[in-house]
Amino acid sequence: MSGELRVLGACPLDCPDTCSWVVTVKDGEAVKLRGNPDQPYTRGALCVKVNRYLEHTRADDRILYPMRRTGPKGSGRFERITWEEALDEISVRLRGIVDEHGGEAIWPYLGTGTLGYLQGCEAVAGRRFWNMLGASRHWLNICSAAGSSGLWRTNGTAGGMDPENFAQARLILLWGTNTLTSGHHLWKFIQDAKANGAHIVAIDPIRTRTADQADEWLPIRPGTDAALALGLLNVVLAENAQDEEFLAEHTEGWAEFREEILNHPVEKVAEITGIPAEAVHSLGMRLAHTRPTAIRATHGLQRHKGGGTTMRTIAAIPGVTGDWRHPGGGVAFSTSDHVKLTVDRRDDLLAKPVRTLVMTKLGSQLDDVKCLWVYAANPLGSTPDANAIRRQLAREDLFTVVMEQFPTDTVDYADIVLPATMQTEHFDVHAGYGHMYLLWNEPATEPPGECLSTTETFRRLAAHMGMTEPSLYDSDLELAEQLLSGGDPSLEGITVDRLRKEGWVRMNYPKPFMPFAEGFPTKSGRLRFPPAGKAYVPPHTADEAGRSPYPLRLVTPASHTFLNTTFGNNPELRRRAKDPVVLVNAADAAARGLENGQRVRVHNDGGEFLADVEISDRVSAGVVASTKGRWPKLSPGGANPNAVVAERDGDMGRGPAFHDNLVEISPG
Ligand SMILES: Nc1nc2c(c(=O)[nH]1)N[C@H]1C(S)=C(S)[C@@H](COP(=O)(O)OP(=O)(O)OC[C@H]3O[C@@H](n4cnc5c(=O)[nH]c(N)nc54)[C@H](O)[C@@H]3O)O[C@H]1N2
Ligand SMILES: Nc1nc2c(c(=O)[nH]1)N[C@H]1C(S)=C(S)[C@@H](COP(=O)(O)OP(=O)(O)OC[C@H]3O[C@@H](n4cnc5c(=O)[nH]c(N)nc54)[C@H](O)[C@@H]3O)O[C@H]1N2
Ligand code: SF4
Ligand SMILES: [Mo]
Repeated sequence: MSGELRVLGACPLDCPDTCSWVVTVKDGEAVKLRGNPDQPYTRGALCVKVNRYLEHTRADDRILYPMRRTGPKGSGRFERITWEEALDEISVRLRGIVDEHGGEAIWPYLGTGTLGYLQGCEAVAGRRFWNMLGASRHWLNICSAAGSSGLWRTNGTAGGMDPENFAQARLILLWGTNTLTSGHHLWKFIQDAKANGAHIVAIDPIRTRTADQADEWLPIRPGTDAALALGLLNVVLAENAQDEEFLAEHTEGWAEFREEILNHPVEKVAEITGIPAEAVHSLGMRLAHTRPTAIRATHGLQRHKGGGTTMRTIAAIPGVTGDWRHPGGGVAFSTSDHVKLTVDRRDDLLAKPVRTLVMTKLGSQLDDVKCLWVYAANPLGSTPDANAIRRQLAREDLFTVVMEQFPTDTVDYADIVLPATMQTEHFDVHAGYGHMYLLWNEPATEPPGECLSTTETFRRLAAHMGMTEPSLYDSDLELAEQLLSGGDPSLEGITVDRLRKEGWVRMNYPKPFMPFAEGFPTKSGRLRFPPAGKAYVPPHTADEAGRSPYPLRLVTPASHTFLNTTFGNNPELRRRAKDPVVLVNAADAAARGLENGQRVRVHNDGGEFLADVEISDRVSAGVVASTKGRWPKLSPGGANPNAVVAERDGDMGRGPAFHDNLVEISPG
């Protein structure tokens, strides 16, 4: 025996693929991490980011001890304190705030740093504790709220295709999604489809690395996708290729929606979307005559003013073509709604109803908040209107606690910092939002320094504050048992023991999984087409955005090397990311006298960030692009694109409009 141990775990990051991983442990130390070769979705591969996860757990800048601020807010100067001192100070401050201002003056700001059902946002870690204090609710709307709402309206659920079914598709639309960057494991299934002759189309304002690999790229004007959907369906109707039987049996509102489609002829749609009419027509012809068609529509296209409507209308496409009856047909946004774990947040512990604060509104909703408790989030890097947030976090009367692994920009404003464990150091339960499996994460090593998991931190804090409610002290394994206890058929036979032993288990859904074979989970059991006048909402105009002089549309999607701001401090990934660039079309560059490689200011009324111009035909005139994920303090000028992203709600779910910004570019 080599004395080596193989420990099964799961990638915790906010990525649809939720990989199964294997940690090799030797003498108590994690020495190797690789994708689980036995897991059908992971297929042995992690990604360029998470291949560095072990190195990241041992990084020099890892936070290992509780700390108290010694310098001014924002300075990042701290002294080490004991857990006892930290819990004392926190207890006194929290009690004082509740007594003087009421529990709602506390904002538990939980982000997507881990999607774990124990340690992270899926089951809202800490919620039972916050309910005891009557803290404000936190609405995690930052990522998928708009798209989910849109899908709910059409299908009665945000859950759609099993991405594995893409292998059977004959036409694949990669719509507002950058597969090779933001969840590359789907690519293998797309390749399988391609080997069987499928045609792959990327619909994206940027010619991404995914678009490079597709058979065709349609450069769409940002925020106009619903119009394209209507134009494609216009061709389907012209071809008389609608599935009349499916329409009659499984949909409602068809007469009205049909009118809407007929009002969107190809020429009009070409004008709205900026896509040549021939390209709209030819894709419409393919859609009309190719069954099954699989549509991968993810987050990019719903980060717009009309983002919810966009998803609602795209979801109508398989209602017309009848693709839901074919394995390999339909729309895949997320599989989350297929996950039926039981989450017992104990909201009955609340003494009275409380208000809800909105994650993306941190800059404007913090005025009467006295304690901001940030965990698994980095708002100064990831949330809109970064300058407004920075002004708020500097307030002396705001008590800020940050539970973190690394000294982010947000940590720099904390009064107390609590050291958090990483995935190889704690228990967790996961479900992918891009596949149909549940995963177990077994800790592989002891935590370094004095790091504690989220669950353990709240248990200790509750004890320190003298709380007697027993459910606050449920152990991680008890919480895991509760998750699996609901009796849903999809979980039959899946126990904690089995998950621990096998590491991953497919939920009990048939394969191929046909989610709407028996109808839709709407009230009527039918797919609901968008009502008249509600199928397309155009992007923000300059005036609405309050930023009228700004002519360029900035989109800020996922970076290949960072995962949101996670890894933004990893030296090797930063080296690979190089300096920030902004993609600018030659026409826009010429109009401003900008040269390739020139450092520029990308700015509007909200602020500015600095980047180097990359003159490129990857974007059309009028569109500019940069990526999310850099730490502001490690970026030139101390800002990332969220300095110019305005805090504006989209049309549904209060989804933010990260890709719907108007800016100007000027020499730096
Ligand atoms: N490497 C890496 N992977 C990630 C992440 C990361 O930061 N880095 N983030 C993770 C998270 S939290 C999420 S939510 C997902 C996000 O990943 P995706 O779902 O892929 O979403 P985005 O990266 O926001 O945008 C995807 C594409 O949509 C395009 N797009 C923007 N606006 C429009 C539009 O109006 N119409 C169309 N058709 N396309 C548009 C963008 O140009 C971009 O290429 O990825 C996850 N995976
Ligand atoms: N411009 C622009 N901005 C965007 C987007 C965009 O497309 N464009 N996308 C948005 C999207 S989709 C998302 S999901 C948000 C993400 O925004 P956030 O939810 O704020 O996620 P991160 O910025 O990755 O910050 C997560 C932090 O959690 C920490 N962390 C990780 N695991 C743990 C843990 O177990 N315990 C604790 N205590 N901390 C942990 C990490 O170290 C990291 O600093 O960003 C949004 N921001
Ligand atoms: S970030 Fe995504 S692709 Fe990378 S290891 Fe995690 S789940 Fe897999
Ligand atoms: Mo996200």
